Amino acid sequence: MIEYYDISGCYILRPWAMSIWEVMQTFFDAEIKKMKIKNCYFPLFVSSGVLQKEKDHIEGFAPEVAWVTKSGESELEMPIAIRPTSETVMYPYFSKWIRGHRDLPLRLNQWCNVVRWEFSNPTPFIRSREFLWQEGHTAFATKEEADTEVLDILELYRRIYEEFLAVPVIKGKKSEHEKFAGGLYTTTVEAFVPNTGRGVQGATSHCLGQNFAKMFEINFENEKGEKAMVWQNSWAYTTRTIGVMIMVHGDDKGLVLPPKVASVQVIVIPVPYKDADMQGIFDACADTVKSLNEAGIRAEADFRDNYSPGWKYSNWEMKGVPLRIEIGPKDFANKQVRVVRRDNASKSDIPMADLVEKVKDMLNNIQQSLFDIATQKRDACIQVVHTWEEFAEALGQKKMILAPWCDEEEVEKDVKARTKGDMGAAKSLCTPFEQPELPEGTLCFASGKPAKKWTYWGRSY
Ligand code: 87F
Repeated sequence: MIEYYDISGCYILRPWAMSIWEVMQTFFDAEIKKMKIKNCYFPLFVSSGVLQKEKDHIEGFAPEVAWVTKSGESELEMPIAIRPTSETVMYPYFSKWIRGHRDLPLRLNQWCNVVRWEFSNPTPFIRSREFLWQEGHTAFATKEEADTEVLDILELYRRIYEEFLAVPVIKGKKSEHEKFAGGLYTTTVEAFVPNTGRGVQGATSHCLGQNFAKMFEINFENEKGEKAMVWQNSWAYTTRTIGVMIMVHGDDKGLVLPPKVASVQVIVIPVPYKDADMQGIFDACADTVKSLNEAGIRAEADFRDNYSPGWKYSNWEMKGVPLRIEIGPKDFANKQVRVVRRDNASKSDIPMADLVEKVKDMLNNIQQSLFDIATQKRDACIQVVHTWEEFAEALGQKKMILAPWCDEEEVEKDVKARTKGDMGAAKSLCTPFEQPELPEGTLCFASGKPAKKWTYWGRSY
């Protein structure tokens, strides 16, 4: 998937990883185009004046901004920042391009890289100093339109995780403390990694309200001829999605790829034996690949003659290919193939005549089963608590905790302070849109004040 690089926090995405990104990109790009969102590309560099225009927004993030200060041996007159995100890059042009209500909505997206000079421990895909993402930036005449889009995009993020990566996520709203400070509210899809007991923010869709419109003077003349300010959103998902998928499905043998994102869905391996009709077996392998490819299944044969079948089996298992087909003399004689699933190691023999249909069924079945098992494991980690004692115990057991909360920022800060340690502090993950019933008189697990909502808590990436 990746190769390490000589700059800390930077990784090479090899084709095996990039192809997964491309599958998600193809899906998402087509979906946003249906929503009349258009792609564009803004420069990588930001002048310091523009970057610092929205002070509140940049304040907490400033240490992470990387700067170019030299060209060759000469100092630049003014240092130039590398985009950590593109609000301040794009919005001056929103201001220029939006004049009247007919210019709205303005809905742009760009696929690009961003740089954030992180100092906490870098982790491939999960926390890298440069990463790939799409960033959507949109402007509307009304808050209602902006609100609708926030949720439409969040639904696409859910589908990327659940339908493509087979990773269950919880849709919800970030607390005031965890939201994007420059915006009005932040919605999120939250995943959970049972092995490490950590939540992970999967992707965010923000309603920015009118904060940026004020700063950047993004005004328009409405139908009544009055001057009005636009309502804005921004939303992104990153290559972190791949890291979440790896952690959720991987096992002791290596990667387990969901069929929908695997660049090779079926690997076909010839199994030679002394005195066997090797040409016949090789031809059967090539025919198998051809039939599968013609049916739209991504299949390849491994004809390398410098590796044994056993070595190839482990190698493709490590790479996570969902299905392995073995063809040996007996299979060849019986006009059948042996199929082995990566997710549960189950083996079956299928007649060549039923190949395409059976393989399609199995790939669908694997996709569903990965999602179902990941959901069961995630659900088994969810613990409902009512008191601080229950909360502390569940946190020690690496749970994803659902607790009634008073929704006060000071209380969240207090929870962070009280749970500080080597493992990192607990924080709120999200307030799920799907709220269990909250009976009158339920108290906050942390403050003992009346609870306002159920919220997920835990350690996180
Ligand atoms: C790091 C350095 C400078 C996050 C940063 O989530 C600025 C920032 O603004 C920064 N790290 N953020 C928040 C990004 C918000 C928003 N941007 C557009 C998104 C979605 C896409």
